Amino acid sequence: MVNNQEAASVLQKVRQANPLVHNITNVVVTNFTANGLLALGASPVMAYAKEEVADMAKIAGALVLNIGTLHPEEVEAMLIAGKAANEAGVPVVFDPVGAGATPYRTETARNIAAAVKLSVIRGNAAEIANVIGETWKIKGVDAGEGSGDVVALAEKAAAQLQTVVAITGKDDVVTDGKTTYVIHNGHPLLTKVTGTGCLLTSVIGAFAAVEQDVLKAAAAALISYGVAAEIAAGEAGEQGLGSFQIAFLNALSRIGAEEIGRYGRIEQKG
Ligand code: ATP
Ligand code: TZP
Ligand code: MG
Ligand code: MG
Repeated sequence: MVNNQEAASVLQKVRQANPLVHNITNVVVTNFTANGLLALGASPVMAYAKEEVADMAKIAGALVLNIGTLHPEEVEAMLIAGKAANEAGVPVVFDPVGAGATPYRTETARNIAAAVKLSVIRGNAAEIANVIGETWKIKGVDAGEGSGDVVALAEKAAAQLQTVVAITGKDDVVTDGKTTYVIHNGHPLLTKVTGTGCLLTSVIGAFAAVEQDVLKAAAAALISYGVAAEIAAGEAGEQGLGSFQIAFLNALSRIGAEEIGRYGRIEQKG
């Protein structure tokens, strides 16, 4: 059972190790992702050229693949980087942004999940459903309508993709297909700042870089991230979205065992 104390100790390991996180991500969120990882205590690098991605992935603590603004050359680079990371034993974390919105996105997400051994896949319910061939409505890169049993969906995806699956939303579900946690942290203001899902995927990468138990790493990342958002909303939520975004980066840089112990809400299912 992952608890708040264990989550805080993984966060502490991130700060001590300052892991290099290699991101191949989208143009919308690049700067926010780099700053968020720095705030947390990780070391971000963005590298995209197919000539260098294998070398960068091999020396990283984790590789994060994100198809938010995908194009064929970048997808080629993701596959090269993913295979190099697999060979070097570097964990790969995947964000299938917008899977289900267009056939190209869906097909690419499925191809990456098939060709690369993933440690974690993180998305909203619609994205994860579409990667595994379930129907779930999606509007652009947002979750869209649709209701269903998110725990069952996550467990099915974990079994099918043979990886840890994190489905985020109001509550976050994370599972390796055998053990499942629901995390009741976060704040609705996160949905009003673009890139908070993408940054979260990269934060999971930072946690997976320092903790071999991938399920524990992902759960710890989700708790830490959600608690930081709650603190930021309390401090700056009323001032507006710009202030919230800055307060969130501040909170990521400050949170520790005390805040996680007080506000973390993780529940084991089943
Ligand atoms: P979407 O495109 O559907 O917004 P996303 O990729 O941006 O997906 P989210 O599911 O929004 O990712 O998750 C990002 C963070 O926001 C997570 O920490 C999640 O817990 C949090 N979050 C999302 N919706 C809510 C909500 N309604 N209340 C509280 N926290 C939320
Ligand atoms: N369009 C393509 S990628 C992207 C947008 C708006 C960012 C999505 O970020 P997130 O983290 O899923 O909100
Ligand atoms: Mg969101
Ligand atoms: Mg997203």
